[in-house]
Amino acid sequence: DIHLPKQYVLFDHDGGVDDFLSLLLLLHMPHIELLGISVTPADCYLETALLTTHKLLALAQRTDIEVSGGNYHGVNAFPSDWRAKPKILNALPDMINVDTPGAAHYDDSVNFIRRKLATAPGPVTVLLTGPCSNLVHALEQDPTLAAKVGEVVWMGGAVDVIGNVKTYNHNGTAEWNVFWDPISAHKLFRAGLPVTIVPLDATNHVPVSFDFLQQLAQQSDYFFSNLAGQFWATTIDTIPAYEYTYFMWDVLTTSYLAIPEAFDFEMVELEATPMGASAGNTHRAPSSGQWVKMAVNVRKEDFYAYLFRQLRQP
Ligand code: AGV
Ligand code: CA
Repeated sequence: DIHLPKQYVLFDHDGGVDDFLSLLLLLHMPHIELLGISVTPADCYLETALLTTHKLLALAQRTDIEVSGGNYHGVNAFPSDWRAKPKILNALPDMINVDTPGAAHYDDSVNFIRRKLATAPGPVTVLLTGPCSNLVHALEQDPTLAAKVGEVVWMGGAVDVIGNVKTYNHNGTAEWNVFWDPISAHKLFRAGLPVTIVPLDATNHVPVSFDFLQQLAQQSDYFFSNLAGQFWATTIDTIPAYEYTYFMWDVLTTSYLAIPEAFDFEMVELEATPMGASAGNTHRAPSSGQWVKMAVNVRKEDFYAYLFRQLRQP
């Protein structure tokens, strides 16, 4: 990834544990210039997620990167216990005393994204590891900004596999990031932007396993390996485990920016169901013209090797 061309990135995450692991990776990618971070209050509570974001920027000595918080709340809220869970990150021994003096955030992610796209010195990769609402709303307000988007990279969808939403009045075909705001997802695929998705079809191959964590712990002398190991350990207690395994959803998606050659892709015409019992279902829509680049597989050995390498950086 040393030889990759410089890439401007705008990162919108939604405060889950793997969203923050994604931020750790991103901050250590030499070819990435991170233009800003926006937080969607989806799989998190906003204040907690903003604090974790600022703490990680302080630890990586990157407090120059601007942060913003989103005000839009999707139509299908995440379960409260999932949203509350990542607060534990701020209590970890390596996090609890990290000061964030002067940390501030812009109180509107839509304006923030508009400003960041408008002032970007070149094409921007917009990395989304939560719902796509902020980006879609920004482009709706100012459609000319679409010209500044080089690629949208989104952890979202479940195309040829079942979804991970299990709730009332729903048939289980949707992935959560799409389900939270299915209307915006519907619009995103219609917008004619170059969109790459990393759906459950790809992420199902990479659960967070004990094997992986044991191997990572062997390089705990590296600060960020140790920190990442602690973050991942907080995801292991999901009960019942047979129903909710934690996957490397966002981590895999973020790694695409550095090791695209480790993935297999398929070009598909896709639509997201905007409402109803299958709201958020990302399904094939032949002849819609809504082409999306979809990750279908990853070479696991290359992916894990990349993670170990990346987390050995100072
Ligand atoms: O559907 C995957 C998305 C990813 O962006 N999120 C978690 C990742 O950050 C929602 C989600 C699905 N299952 C979950 C989730 C679980 N068991 N706990 C927390 N979040
Ligand atoms: Ca997420």
